[in-house]
Amino acid sequence: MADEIVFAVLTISDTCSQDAGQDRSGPRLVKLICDAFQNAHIITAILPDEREQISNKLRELIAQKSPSVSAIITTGGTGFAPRDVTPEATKILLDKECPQLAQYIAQASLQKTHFAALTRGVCGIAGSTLILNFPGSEKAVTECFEVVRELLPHALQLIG
Ligand code: MTE
Ligand code: CU1
Repeated sequence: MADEIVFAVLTISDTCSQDAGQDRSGPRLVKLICDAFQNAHIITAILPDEREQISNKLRELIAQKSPSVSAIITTGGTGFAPRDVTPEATKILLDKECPQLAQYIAQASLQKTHFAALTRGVCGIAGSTLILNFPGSEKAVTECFEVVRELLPHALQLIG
């Protein structure tokens, strides 16, 4: 369908990659996106906290054509733990960083919990795909999506 918007939701977690039933934030994001965009088509995947695998999956999604992927939202792997590498795996693929968007999410999140200071998630554009790193809890993705929801249509329209 011509007016379909393709999203990808990537759950990044060692635990969930071994048992998809443990994934709460991925399905929550899918629901939030569906509620916000009636014309959304959503690709989902679960990956372990492995830098190479995450970058490879992102690269594959960014390269996808007809239909191309408008936005990728990752959940998990943004914290301070040794295996948290989602921002590093994302950064190498970005053509442009969107620090104000990351800052806006951080600012709103800090109103909810001071622990929001412990995410290192980045936002940026790779090709014509917007990539957002969200933290790995159902609560966090709900709060972060709420922040970007009203910005997404215009952001995606600008990216083209
Ligand atoms: N941001 C929001 N909006 N709400 C939250 O509950 N949790 C924080 C933070 N960001 C949180 C949040 C916590 S407790 C951690 S450890 C970091 O995200 C990193 O999470 P991650 O390692 O699962 O990505
Ligand atoms: Cu935490």
